Amino acid sequence: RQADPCWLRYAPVDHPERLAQYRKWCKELVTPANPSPLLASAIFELHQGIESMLHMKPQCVAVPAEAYSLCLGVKGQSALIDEALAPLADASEDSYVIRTISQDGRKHLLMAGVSERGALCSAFHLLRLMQMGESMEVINMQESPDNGLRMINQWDKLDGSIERGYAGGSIFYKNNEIPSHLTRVHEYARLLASTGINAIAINNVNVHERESWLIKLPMLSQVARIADIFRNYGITVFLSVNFASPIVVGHLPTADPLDEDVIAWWKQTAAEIYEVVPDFGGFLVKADSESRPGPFTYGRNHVDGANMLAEALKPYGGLVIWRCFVYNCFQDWRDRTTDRAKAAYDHFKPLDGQFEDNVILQIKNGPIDFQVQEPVSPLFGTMPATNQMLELQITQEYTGQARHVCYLVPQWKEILAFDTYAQGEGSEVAKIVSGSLYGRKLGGVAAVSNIGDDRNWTGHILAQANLYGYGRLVWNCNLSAEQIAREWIALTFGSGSTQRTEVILNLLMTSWLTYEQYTAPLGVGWMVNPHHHYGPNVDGYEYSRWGTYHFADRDGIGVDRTVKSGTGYTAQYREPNASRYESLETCPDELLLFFHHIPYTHRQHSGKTVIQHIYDTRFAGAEQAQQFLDAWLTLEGQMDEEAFENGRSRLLEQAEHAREWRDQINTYFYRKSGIPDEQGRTIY
Ligand code: BDP
Repeated sequence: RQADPCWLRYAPVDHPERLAQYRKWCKELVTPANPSPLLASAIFELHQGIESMLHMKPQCVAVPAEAYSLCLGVKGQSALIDEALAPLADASEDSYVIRTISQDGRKHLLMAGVSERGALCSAFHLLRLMQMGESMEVINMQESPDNGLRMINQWDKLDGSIERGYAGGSIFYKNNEIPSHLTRVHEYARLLASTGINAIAINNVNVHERESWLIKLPMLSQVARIADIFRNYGITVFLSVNFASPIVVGHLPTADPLDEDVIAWWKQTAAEIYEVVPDFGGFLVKADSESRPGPFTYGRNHVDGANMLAEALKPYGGLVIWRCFVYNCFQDWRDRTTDRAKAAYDHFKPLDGQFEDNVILQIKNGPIDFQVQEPVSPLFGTMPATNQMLELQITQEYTGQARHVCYLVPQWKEILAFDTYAQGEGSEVAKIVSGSLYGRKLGGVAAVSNIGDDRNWTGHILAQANLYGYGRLVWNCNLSAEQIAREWIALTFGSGSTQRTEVILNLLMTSWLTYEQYTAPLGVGWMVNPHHHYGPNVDGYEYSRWGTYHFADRDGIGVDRTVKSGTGYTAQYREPNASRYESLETCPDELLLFFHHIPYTHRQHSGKTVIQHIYDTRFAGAEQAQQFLDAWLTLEGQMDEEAFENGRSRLLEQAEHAREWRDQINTYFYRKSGIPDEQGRTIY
């Protein structure tokens, strides 16, 4: 069975006027005579989309003959195109224009990219406008991406499994090989390119022995097959590498980044890679983190490690993306002086200015690990002389694992809009990672993918909105979460029924808050089952080594991260953020327990005590989850049966599971505190 086309389903246009208008414009497609493979993809997409939506085939021509025509091109191709692109002279290569123009008595709808990738993006954009039912009569738009790197990280393993994957097995690997048929990879490239993604790391950041061989022949020639597919869609392939590769693969006695043989080995390896994949993107590295090898073993630091790899890749234009997810995973709840939240900043801030130009530090959005609520990592904006990029998680490791609906775009919007005050007011994370705040050329956003070989890609049909939304948002950080959700709904289910749109929109837009309400409260996080991280377990991590504690006792709960009496983490922020988090008076409610250890009877800004807030929100969240299911059931017959049934069964599970969360959390805190619910509801 064919994979779900997701937002590229191109449903037939049924509005008679629009259909007539679109058909008028789409009779003819003017393209260069011998298109490159990348432009050929754009032409293919236009053909396929138009045929499916309008039941007609546009004629491909080099010179227009009709009164109306579509025209696809790239800078330097004709005077007409160059003139249209003139306003984008200083813009990114991926920029494009879509414009209707008149020339010699004919009308053209021009899709023109500064680069071929820009042209491909413009083609997908036009198709999107048509799917949304927009008029084609007068268009005048120009688009430039907000971020240079718009990247996806696959956590796929060679055995075909996916770390933190909740939608089936890998589409890249099976039985320790790259399969001979890569149809799904091709379909995936189309989906990603249509949202503006331009880079992908195709293997898990935890690189074990088998995966270490991806950088060498013969595995490398298989990687090249994947790179060929993505290249045709403007997406550059990266590999995650094992820092100990010189030992594991190269049989050297050491992986010391300052060792001559190690340096030579990586240079030789880079040369071999570029021989086979000439536009290879570079290496993604998880080093000295969660027991992965790194420069620390040899008494070296991250600069030594990253720069050595950067030197090897530099002659070919390759990048080193070095992750900052570095912390001591052998901490102890009895030792309250260390704080995992402080680790990334403590490790990396002192190294500012020492990394090579082709190194980018990839920083997780929060200081700990993709919880439903976390403050933004204080490392953003504190290293003005270093390239930084943001790492998000599309896969819902801690937010319901594709069994609960949790539309994450609102969370990502908050992260990007967070003001670090690095250069005074207006120094948002979005400007730091795009590079614009410090005038840095390299930067962007990466996110851990949520796809697998399930027919619908993401397990939960509504989780497709997160993959789509991620691409759209990192292209244009100003799009609102609602705009993106509306687009996704229209492209996926059609724009016909307002009732359907409103039901799904409401569900998506309230889902993050709802998930937060019935799970761990007020930014404390981590009340999940260890290892797989699904389902409630209040003390699951409380007495283990991972540094993820809530410190709940009979009197109160929360982690004191203040300077005054706690770990001192708040000092890693600039003012006014530092003081805002330090003081109980100004700390935002949703992060209260992340920053403060407080009695259950403490009153929040809302006027409620912490304990009452815990009870009320658990009840409200579980109630809301039930309403999600009830609302979905009204959509029966308004979408294909498979999609409906997928949503129905998952929302049913969510509603049941939300009650379990509610009961476990409420019971736990009732027993700890001995304080009854003001409203007298049943708590066991
Ligand atoms: C955590 C995951 C773990 C990853 C790690 C990472 O639980 O599977 O390997 O992050 O980002 O969220 O390296």
